[in-house]
Amino acid sequence: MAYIFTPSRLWGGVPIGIKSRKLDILEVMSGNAPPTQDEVFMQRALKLATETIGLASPNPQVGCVLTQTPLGGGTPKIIGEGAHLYDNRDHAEIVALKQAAARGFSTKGATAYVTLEPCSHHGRTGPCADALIAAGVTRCVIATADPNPLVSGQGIQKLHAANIAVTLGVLEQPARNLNDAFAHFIQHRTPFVTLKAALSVDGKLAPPPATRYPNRPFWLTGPAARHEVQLLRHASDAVLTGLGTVLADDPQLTDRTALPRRRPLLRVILDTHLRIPLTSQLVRSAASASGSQSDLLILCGSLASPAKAAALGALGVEVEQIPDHAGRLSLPAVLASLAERDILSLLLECGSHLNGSFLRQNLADKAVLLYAETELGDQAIPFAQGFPSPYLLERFLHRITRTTYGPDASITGYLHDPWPPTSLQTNP
Ligand code: AOF
Ligand code: ZN
Repeated sequence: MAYIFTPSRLWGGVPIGIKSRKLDILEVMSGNAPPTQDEVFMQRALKLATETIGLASPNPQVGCVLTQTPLGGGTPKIIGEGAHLYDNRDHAEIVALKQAAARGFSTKGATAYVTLEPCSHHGRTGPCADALIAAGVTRCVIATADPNPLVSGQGIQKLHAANIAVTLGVLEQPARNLNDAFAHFIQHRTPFVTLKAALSVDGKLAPPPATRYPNRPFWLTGPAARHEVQLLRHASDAVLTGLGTVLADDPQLTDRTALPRRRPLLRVILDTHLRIPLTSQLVRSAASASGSQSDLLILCGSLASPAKAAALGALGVEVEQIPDHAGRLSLPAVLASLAERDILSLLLECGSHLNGSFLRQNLADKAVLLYAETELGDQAIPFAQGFPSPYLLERFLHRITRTTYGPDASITGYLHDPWPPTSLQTNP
């Protein structure tokens, strides 16, 4: 079950217009039991966090709701709420506390609902745990502990030490799903990699090259599934493909959702010999990229022509040399280079060759397989070199979810769960 909402909110003076986005929160609450009061307020905090997709990275997406029980008793009311936007610095708790103060509410005795453990460290801001304590909050409900080794459990300890009642683990899984990339990056310092593939029902990527029109994508899936891919791009810091796909499809690889994002989607091309045409849509659109940093990064090998690199540079493309071996770029080096750029989430939209390389090297963390009803036959291009069929890959996926998009079906699952297996204890 999916929950669709169409909010348009203001945080700290920044207008955020969101068209529509799916949220799997009600899935967790489905069944016969009605949601508890804690789940209802946490759901609200998660909704606020979800609205910051594209606006929080390289920080996590976090929402906070403050409630106060009326003096005479009765149902608690929301007195302040907010979410973290990287550019505004304030963490979600601070946004919510400031809103409560601006609305004239006392926060003494309030309950805070936070989708991520309040921080305990001094980063770009002071510790949120201290701010909640100073505000007189007496209860804190947390969806999940912070996987940041600088925080992880210490924010909760601070709250306990100040006699704040802590409840941990309310709607934990949806809260975790929202911050997979952050959880992965903060622990391993490499991007969380999602392999996306649109496939025929017999598991092929595209018809045999000889039967295709050149320089044009071959669409297998319908508009609803393609919109889902746009949302995947919107939620990613970078998208990556290889030169083969550039030559075959002449793709744009842009985020066309029109949803707000704080930094452009970085389009990354692996092109060992810098053979990308200067006339490709990718290169032509890089020239119009705003700001000093290009949104098109081409990673090449040691034998690439310096003259071609200079020509690309003049057109606004960033070119970087990456260690290579036998004509293949080192994928760990590719990921390290992206990590240097604070890329937390990477979406692979690759051909057979790169899909196979990422999978064989165990570098993909999640797979999104979108199947169309079309059959392409034995001669068509396989899903991933070295994998006879994507159905074999599905055997290795955990926490599989299945959805349909019009006539198309999607299977999503994890190869590696970026989160630690358990949450911390609720009470000391
Ligand atoms: C919270 N509430 O809303 C967020 C938190 O560099 P800074 O100071 O912005 O700190 C970033 C870290 O703070 C980030 O790595 C994560 O551990 C935590 N994020 N914590 O209490 C929030 N966004
Ligand atoms: Zn904080």
